Order: sequence, then C-alpha cells, then structure tokens
Amino acid sequence: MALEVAVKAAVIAPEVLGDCPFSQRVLLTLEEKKVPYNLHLINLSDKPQWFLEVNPEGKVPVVKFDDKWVSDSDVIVGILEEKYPDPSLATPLEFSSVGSKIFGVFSKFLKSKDPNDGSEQALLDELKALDEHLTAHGPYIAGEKISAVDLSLAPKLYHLDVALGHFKKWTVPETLTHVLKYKQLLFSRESFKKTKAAEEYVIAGWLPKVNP
Ligand SMILES: N[C@@H](CCC(=O)N[C@@H](CS)C(=O)NCC(=O)O)C(=O)O
Repeated sequence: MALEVAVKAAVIAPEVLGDCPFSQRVLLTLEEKKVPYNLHLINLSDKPQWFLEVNPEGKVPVVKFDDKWVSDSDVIVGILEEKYPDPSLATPLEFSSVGSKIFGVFSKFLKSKDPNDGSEQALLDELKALDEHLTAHGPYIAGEKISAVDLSLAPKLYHLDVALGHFKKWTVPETLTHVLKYKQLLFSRESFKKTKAAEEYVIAGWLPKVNP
C-alpha cells in the first residue's frame, strides 16, 4: 500500500514540487527503497486545514505511518529504514555526521553581505574536509554504496550549487575534485532527478532570505 507523504510546494507555483531539502531527503529515501507513495504538495504560505490538523507544528515533510502522521526527516528516515530494510540505507555510525555542518555554513555565506566575515572560508573549510573524507573513503560517504547520509547531503549540495551560483556567482573550487565527482554521482541518480525542485524554485525559495 502506498504511503501518504506531504512535502513543500514551490513558493511561486503551489501545484509544483518545491525546494525543501528535508522533503527531498524523504522522497529520495522512498525512491531508493522503491516504496510507493502518494504526494501531497503543501503551500507553506497557505497551509491547508487538514495538514494543520494532523500536524499542528505546520512543518514539512510529514509521512503517514499506520494512521499517524509523523514529522521530521530524521525520524521519518529512521522509520523507513526499520519498515523497509531492503535495500539497507543505514549509514555506519562513524560516518553519520560527515558533511553535517555544510548546510549551516552555506546558508550563512549566502546571506552574508560582508566579504570579510569569514563565512566563505568557513564553507571552504567544510567542503575541504568533505573532499578529504571522500578521497579516503569514497565515492560515497560510507564507501561504494549510497546511504542515508548521502541522501541527506545531496539536496543541500544542490541548494548550495544553485543558490550560490545565482546570488554570488560562486562555484565549488575545481581543486576539490572528489566533492565535484560526488555531486555528479548524486545529481545523476534517477531518484535525484525525479525528486529535485527546478532551479528557479530553489532561487525563489532563497530570495526572501538573501534580500529580506
Ligand atoms: N528538522 C526538520 C526541518 C523541516 C523544515 O524546517 N521544514 C521547513 C521547509 S524546508 C518548513 O516546513 N517550515 C515551515 C514553514 O515554512 O512554515 C526536518 O528535518 O524535517
């Protein structure tokens, strides 16, 4: 039986899949595990009553398991791993926090108006650490097989590429060859192509945060 899944709709087009990296993470997990699902697109500027009733906090993603709507992508991905263990996407504990600071430092650099505040260097440091990790352990974070940590990071690296390219004309340095290869590997997967937001919606989603 298909799972009911509610994710963010595009900010400027509420009938189209939106740009929430946590929502895409859940969709990627469902796709990689080949779990059938029905998608509900939620316009976060005009949340439907049924959605607020089942999920008063009003955040996406949410997934309905056994008649109960569950929020938070960490919790959802954990339940999916338990209920649909094959193929396993479990990440070995020692690798589970690789790349976990990238989204925060990227977002800070993207919003920064001060070129001397160290936010670009902080991002470069995190990307360099990821490159070193991939050099030693790649091509995915836990080795030959894709796992949950990659599915969490992939949408965030996509936001990084699209938003920094658009707003700051900034790209990942060519010296970070393993990060570049890793992004290609992730972005070319069928699961990723099927669940990604169009670039224009990623840009529209960041616009109010970049120019408040
Ligand atoms: N920790 C949560 C974060 C989810 C989250 O922040 N979702 C955002 C959209 S990307 C949201 O629903 N925000 C509520 C709103 O904008 O009203 C998770 O991993 O699922």
